[in-house]
Amino acid sequence: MNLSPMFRFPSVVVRMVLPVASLGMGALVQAQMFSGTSFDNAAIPDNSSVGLVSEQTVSGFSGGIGQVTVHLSISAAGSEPMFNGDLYVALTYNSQQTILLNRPGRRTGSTLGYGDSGFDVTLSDSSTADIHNYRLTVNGSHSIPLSATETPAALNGTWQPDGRAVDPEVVISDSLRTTSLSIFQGQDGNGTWTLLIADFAAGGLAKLDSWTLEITPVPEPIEACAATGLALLVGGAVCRRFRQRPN
Ligand SMILES: [Ca+2]
Repeated sequence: MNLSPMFRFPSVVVRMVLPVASLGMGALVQAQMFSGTSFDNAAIPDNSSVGLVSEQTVSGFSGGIGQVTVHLSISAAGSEPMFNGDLYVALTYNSQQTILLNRPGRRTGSTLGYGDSGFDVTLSDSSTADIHNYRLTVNGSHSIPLSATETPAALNGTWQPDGRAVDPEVVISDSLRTTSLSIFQGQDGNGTWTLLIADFAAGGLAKLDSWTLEITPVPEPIEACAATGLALLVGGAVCRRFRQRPN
């Protein structure tokens, strides 16, 4: 069986890379991700900019922040539905703040916003759908509620944070979106994370049920090395198959 020189080189590289790839796999196993949930079940003051404050403390996180995701659950307090367009939610860490909700549905011609009742959503920069205009995504129209019945429904799914860092009394869908969860990238991650939830219009009482903070670390360089090593391993295996073919 003759071996072509162009297929000899990868097998040598594979022998060199294998120990490095093994080290990289160890680093992958050790990567830390923080996930913590605060179960508040606390009423959000109605028609008050003071709002409700909920905190989570992160400790023992290493590697620096790569990505932050927030799961948020808010529902009606009592038997009457809440009013989604009343709500403003901001997440603050290390003196930096991003806006998760800013009175969804509030726009030119409608200062009330959407009248659906509740949120059980995940907020992530990886989503392409702006939560401020969620009815456009779900139903194709600002005026069509989530529920087809007279009982308002809650919003579910994964959404892009609102990002409009403007006064909730004047925000509209056309307001500039200037913040996102990426503002926390590269920071330490440990310490206090603060969620502020405020209700800016009278009626439709709401409560914070829970919120979950997920922090994924920045991939370490050795992980990238492992990925490269694994790719070369696969490449080497392919090359060996070529080498074994009889002429
Ligand atoms: Ca209200």
